[in-house]
Amino acid sequence: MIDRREFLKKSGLAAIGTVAAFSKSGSALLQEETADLGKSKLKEESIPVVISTWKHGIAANEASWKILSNNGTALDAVEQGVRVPEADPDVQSVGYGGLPDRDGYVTLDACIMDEKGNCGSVAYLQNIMHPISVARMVMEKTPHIMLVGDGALQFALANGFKKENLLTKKSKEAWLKWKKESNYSSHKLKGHDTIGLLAIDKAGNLSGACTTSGLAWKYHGRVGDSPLIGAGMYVDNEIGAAAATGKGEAVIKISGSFLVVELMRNGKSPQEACEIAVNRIVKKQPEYIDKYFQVGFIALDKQGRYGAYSVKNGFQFALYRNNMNQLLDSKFFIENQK
Ligand code: SD4
Repeated sequence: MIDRREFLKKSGLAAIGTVAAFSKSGSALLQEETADLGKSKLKEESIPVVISTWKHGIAANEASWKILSNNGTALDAVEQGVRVPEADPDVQSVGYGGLPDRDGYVTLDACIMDEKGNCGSVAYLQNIMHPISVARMVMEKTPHIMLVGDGALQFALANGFKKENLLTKKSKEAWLKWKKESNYSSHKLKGHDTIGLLAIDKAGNLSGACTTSGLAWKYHGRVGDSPLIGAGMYVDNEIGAAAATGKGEAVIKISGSFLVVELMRNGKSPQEACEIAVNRIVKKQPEYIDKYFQVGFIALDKQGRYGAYSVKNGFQFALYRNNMNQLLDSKFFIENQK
């Protein structure tokens, strides 16, 4: 594994080497990049909009768009959207087929939030294919926001969800291979393809959803940012919405999605807000910056303007608006070494 010094050298930051210098380079980038993406004034027909993380966002957006284009609500759209990768065994970072923790268990985290500020969440949930729908049920049928583990499972089963084996042959084989090669204590964090999906409907209301099997080979019982309202996802219908992907520990430390929304409240464009949040992580958590590290944010504001930004290159997001669904490369803070 490449250590941080090596990473800095290879990425051209060796001479800088300090946290302060990271932030300086960040603000230079910030100035450059805020000129275009997310700043342009959008026309009325830009609403509805769906934005989601990674390549599997394309199929998720399709499902969301069907609902939005039929005058459906953003809440229904975000739930139905993320159910697509949850059920897809080839998406090894969400729901069915997700890579397990280091003990071989697939444990799921998810949250959902609507335009009224209602929210629901499940964490460390096992054997349920659609944690996002359980999260929505927690929001709508209980006086609570979050259920975890066995309690979340009992709640799901009592409400008509079926218990299923989510560990596919492919994911089990990957886990067995990892177990053979990996030293249990030097556990490289892998898999940062959570789906976060944000939508604004024709009525101008925002909602968001986030769902994941979390980092592969994580400690059994570990919960990331994705089910935490304000970390993995946040919606404020007056302002905008945001979602995060990547190393959850880094996102939790800055209350990432809440931060992005608050930056928009303070006048930043969605693009600027994502960039500032990424800069905050790079500046405050340099100990995390290694070859495997990634965090990305997406944001959508009340006008349908969007933003996306990541720590490293390689982050993609799917954007559906003006009847077009596109996979786009996010701008990023720093190029990973080859
Ligand atoms: C987590 N944020 O559990 C998630 C990991 C992930 O895209 O896959 N993010 O930390």
